[in-house]
Amino acid sequence: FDNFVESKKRTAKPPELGSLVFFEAYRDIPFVFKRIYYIYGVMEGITRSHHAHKDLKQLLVCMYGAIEIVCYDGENKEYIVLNDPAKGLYIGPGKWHTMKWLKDDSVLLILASEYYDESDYIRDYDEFVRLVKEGYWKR
Ligand code: T46
Repeated sequence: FDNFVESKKRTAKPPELGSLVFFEAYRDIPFVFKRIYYIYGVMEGITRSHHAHKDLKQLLVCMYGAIEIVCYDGENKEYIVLNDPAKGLYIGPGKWHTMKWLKDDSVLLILASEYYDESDYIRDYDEFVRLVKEGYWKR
């Protein structure tokens, strides 16, 4: 999946000291983030989201556990399991996405290119399909 973003990872010596991971704007991810948020306390089997964004760019990182992301651009549907805190998933504008918790208490961290703006959301699936047909994201 070409929207996987491999972080820079520094594993300590000795390895018991763990790893340090970082993502850098324009080097690893194609935007500068203005907002960070995270989702936690979700039970296994629960699915969130069901929407697309008009302009927002985001990087999703599963800090703990396992979460399945489904991304649909109107033509192709991709299923991605995030279960490694050293890997991010880039989701750009025009992707209908859902997130399913595969494990209780998995934590999803998101870096977003813009401040929260409800008018950037497309929460109605029929509207998303209509915008894809109109070529909204091809302009
Ligand atoms: C996304 C996926 C991955 C705010 O007030 N500020 C914020 O920064 C965010 C992200 C949300 N909210 C409010 C909006 C809702 O009243 O928090 C409530 C829950 O948000 P929502 O139902 O949109 O949560 P998800 O899991 O469906 O979607 C979230 C992000 O909103 C969305 O941009 O791409 O995570």
